[in-house]
Amino acid sequence: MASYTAKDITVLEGLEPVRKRPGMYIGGVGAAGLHHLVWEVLDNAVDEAMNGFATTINVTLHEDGSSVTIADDGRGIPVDRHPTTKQSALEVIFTVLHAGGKFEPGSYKTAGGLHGVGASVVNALSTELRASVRRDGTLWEMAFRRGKPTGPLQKAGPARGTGTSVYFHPDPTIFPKVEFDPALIRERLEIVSFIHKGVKVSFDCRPEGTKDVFEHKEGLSDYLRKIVSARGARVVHEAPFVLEREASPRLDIALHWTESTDEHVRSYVNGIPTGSGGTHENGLRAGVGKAVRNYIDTHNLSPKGVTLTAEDIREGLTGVLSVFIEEPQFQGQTKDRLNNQELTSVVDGAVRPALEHWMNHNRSVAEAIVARIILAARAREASRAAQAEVTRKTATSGRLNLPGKLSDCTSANREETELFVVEGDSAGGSAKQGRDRGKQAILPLRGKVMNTEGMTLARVLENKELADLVTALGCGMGRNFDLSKLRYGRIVILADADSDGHHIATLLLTFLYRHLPQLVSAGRVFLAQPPLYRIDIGRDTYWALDDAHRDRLIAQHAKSRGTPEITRFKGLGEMMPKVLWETTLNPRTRRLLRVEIADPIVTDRVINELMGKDASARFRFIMDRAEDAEELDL
Ligand code: 0RA
Repeated sequence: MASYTAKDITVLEGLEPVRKRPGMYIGGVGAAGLHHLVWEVLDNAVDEAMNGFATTINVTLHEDGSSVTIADDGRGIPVDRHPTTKQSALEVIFTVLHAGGKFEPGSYKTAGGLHGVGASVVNALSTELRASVRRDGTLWEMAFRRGKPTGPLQKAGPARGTGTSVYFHPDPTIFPKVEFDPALIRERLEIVSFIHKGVKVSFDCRPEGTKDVFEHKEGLSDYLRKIVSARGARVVHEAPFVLEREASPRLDIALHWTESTDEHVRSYVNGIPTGSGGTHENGLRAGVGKAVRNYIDTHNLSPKGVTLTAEDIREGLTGVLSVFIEEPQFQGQTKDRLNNQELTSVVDGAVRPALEHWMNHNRSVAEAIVARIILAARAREASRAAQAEVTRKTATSGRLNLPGKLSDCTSANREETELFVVEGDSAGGSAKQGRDRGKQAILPLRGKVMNTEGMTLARVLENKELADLVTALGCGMGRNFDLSKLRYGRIVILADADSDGHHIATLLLTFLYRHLPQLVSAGRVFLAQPPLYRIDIGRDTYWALDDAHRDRLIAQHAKSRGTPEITRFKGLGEMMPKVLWETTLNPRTRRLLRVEIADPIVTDRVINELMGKDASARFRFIMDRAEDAEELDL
């Protein structure tokens, strides 16, 4: 389309109906209807920007709080005269209902699909409206009162550049309260700047004395970053998935998987928020689901013993979706759900191949996402199994029955407390005597913990030791898991430094990782590091965690001060309570390893493969993980 002038404008009807029944055109005369006027004028400016003619939009809320100016640096509303009516195009746009040729073939595409009723409605409902246009070196002006011109379109002087500026004051005989909400306008303007990347949108709010400039080079991915950080969610991958389709319909998508347990998608149609979703959002969900499933199938990443649901795939998914279509149909109570059926397959068809391609070209990112999804599925499965168990338990006893062998601490301030899960009764005895009773609780486990890999929660809980542990933790499991009910700030696994102890630590970690993964990801699980050797050199005593550590200590200290005397501990039970305190329990002198899932997909696979094989292999894995873990300096 080379040019759009007065002859293209279709004349329909006058403005009387608008003043008679304003609700029909703007939805109502309350706050929403009032602000609708701003969105309407804003949409016209956004259209100019969207079509590449304007780069800047300036909105001013005047001192009175009830009048607004919206200016853009676009082509300027045409001022030439219509061949038959002899009116200027500008006059027609502001005085004739449905003028502007918005949805007609070959006409310019509108951003304001929901509104789309045009500037004339705003004019009809304003006591004063002034339009200024800079075009062809001239500044043109025309003023209106309640939709009617108060004078002709006039040359007001010379002008540089091009653009349109519209000032209006809503009619207080129509709107009971003419007072704009700066926060509402500001939010809308910022969203415009995200949806139309590169467009500079400023807001001069005179009543508040504030000035904002919104400009986003990265568009929706900038928006997504803001949403993700506002929600305080940890991200599963660094860069978001971004899809930008210029072709009709225009489509923009940015997605990010996070550690959050819910899904959060914001969608827009022609720049208007669709809070209740609709066909475009459905298409997004379908496309994401198919892309991820295809990726998992192609790369043989299907987990054993658990089926992935659509909800698992989208757990933690945060995203923004924006589409531009010619004739949007909205439905629902608040008219904020898109109903154009064709949009589902359009969005699905665009997202699926693009997301799959992105995953295949970002393998480590894709694996992290898949691991996140598998974890979601396992947590869901665990909760289902736990449901029955917990229901049964609470039915028999209303209050928490702490296990008899738990030596609890006295502090009620969870964040300063620790639960030491200790292998064996004799070790438990030393720990019980050596601990800080105020803040440290001890739960001794008798014998070996069973291997829970691949077990349902119900079976796991048949094991007394593990059931006691869950009871002591207090946070429940599976669907009933509630981190806020956790009774201790830290859960510390305390096992012998020998291979038997390693085996037990591995089994406990497997249990926690598989059945209480939230504790691990919340960073609440730790490994204590009891020494294996005591080394006396002269008057000094050193503690070594393993053979290598022992040799290093000897090399460092023995030369100068004589022969070292080395004692190997057979087990924690052998250690004097005081020694255990000093080396392993005392926060000032001990070192704990925080267990982190550095690479969940590897962890998932390795646990699967190693459980059932020999204990030393298992322990190597755990220690490898532990080295990835952050060491705490306490
Ligand atoms: C119709 C045709 C042309 C521009 C506009 C309308 C226009 C409308 C508004 C409303 C606010 N700002 C605006 N900027 C432009 C194109 C005229 C041409 O071909 O030059």
